[in-house]
Amino acid sequence: MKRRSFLDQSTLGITSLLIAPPFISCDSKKSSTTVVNLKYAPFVLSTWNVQQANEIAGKALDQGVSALDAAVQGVAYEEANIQNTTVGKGGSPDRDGTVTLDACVMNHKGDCGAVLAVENITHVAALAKEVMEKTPHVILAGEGARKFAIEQGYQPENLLTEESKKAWEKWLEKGNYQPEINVENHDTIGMLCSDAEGNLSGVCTTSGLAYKMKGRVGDSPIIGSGLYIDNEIGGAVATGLGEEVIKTVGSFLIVELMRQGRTPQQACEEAVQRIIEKHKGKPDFQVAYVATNKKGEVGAYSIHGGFSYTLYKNKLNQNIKSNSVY
Ligand code: SD4
Repeated sequence: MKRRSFLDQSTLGITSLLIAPPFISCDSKKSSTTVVNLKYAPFVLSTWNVQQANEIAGKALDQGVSALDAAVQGVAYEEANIQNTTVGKGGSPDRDGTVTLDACVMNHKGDCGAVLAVENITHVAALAKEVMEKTPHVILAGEGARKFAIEQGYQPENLLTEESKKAWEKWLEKGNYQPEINVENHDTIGMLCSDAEGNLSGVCTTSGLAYKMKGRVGDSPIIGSGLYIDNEIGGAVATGLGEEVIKTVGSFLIVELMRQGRTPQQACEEAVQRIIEKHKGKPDFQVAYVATNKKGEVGAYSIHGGFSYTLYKNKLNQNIKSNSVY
């Protein structure tokens, strides 16, 4: 392949650098060198300040791990982190005091898997990947997902920590049975990874809204709402009040807007604007998106301030404040 034609075929722009090994022309028949695979600079884009998770995923990508495996490895750190009350073990329970987790994954081929309202299993992103790879289905919910996890060798665990239990008991004293919806309470991890082959995949994992009704599922494990990937175009993930994301199929909308020519930033802003338009006045809930396209450009936008995203690129891992409507 000639260098010019490679550059023409490459959908990556200047923000995504070619990394070693360098290009070697396959036209030079006399040369003893062999043609090497061209590689791309990997990157990781996540919702919120999840620098350790991002770093784990980024370093895995730098070592040649595929985008989806890197994302699952990255979010596993926060799923196991009991200080994080919005993802995995230690997540806030539902209003009955049970922790139920949601997650989905989507890869560069457009394959996807999801688990909904799973009890007693910490690593639900990995489980969603197993649903994708080992079953003829896309979604497993509740007890079926838990049973499948145990069949796959996952150890059931108590996900309710003493701290989360105490916070739930305090919430119970209020006696009004409203889920907690506020701008600080949305820490779902959506993670988009682009690997050394230039392939894009993503993961979304959460314990959902604190003190939700039993059985309530938000946007996070719903393909198209909490996460969407089209390897020709880009990917998007959501965090915030899932009901509002679902009503506008937010992540799919962003990818489709990018398909029509919007930058990731423009697409995120338009998706947030769609939600704002449906509400008279200033919404009292938060929704935030991050997105990337195949050029490696990044966008982020939220209804309220306080949202940030984490970007690992060229071995630099940064938490960056997002712009917002209010
Ligand atoms: C949900 N989108 O279940 C999630 C909430 C969230 O941190 O982002 N929580 O609606």
